[in-house]
Amino acid sequence: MPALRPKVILAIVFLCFFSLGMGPKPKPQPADTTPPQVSITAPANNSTVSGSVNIQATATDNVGVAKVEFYVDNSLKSTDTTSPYAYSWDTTTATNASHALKAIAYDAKNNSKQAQINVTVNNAVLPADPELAISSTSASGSNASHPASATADKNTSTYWQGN
Ligand SMILES: [Ca+2]
Ligand SMILES: [Ca+2]
Repeated sequence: MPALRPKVILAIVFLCFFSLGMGPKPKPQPADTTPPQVSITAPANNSTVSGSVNIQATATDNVGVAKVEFYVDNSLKSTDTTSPYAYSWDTTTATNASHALKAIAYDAKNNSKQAQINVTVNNAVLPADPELAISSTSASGSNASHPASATADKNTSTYWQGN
């Protein structure tokens, strides 16, 4: 019976080597030649936008997405390395016209794919007439000092307190 002991010890040592990764090694992974998939989920294609717009893209890859680049009219605006992929675009910096939004996704092997949409920027153009600005200021000034509006505010306040 004591003769079995070395065999048991050998078996344990063998198992330990396997669990430490000394066993047969897995075959090396083939090179990643598959580009990511990418699409722009917001804003909608051919939509009209204004103010600050959150451009959102989804990207997937057979191995992993390394980054997504955001372009406005072929000019790189932002690079996002983490999901969710997004860029907050201040459309007031763009002309009131049609613009191309592009997202390019890359994997670690620099395979890339792009998605593109078009949007129309339409921001309100502020009046340049100084007379309009002056009359707007005096109108709000007379409203603030108007006794009737002060009474109305007080009544409203009492009404809500009563409830
Ligand atoms: Ca890939
Ligand atoms: Ca992100």
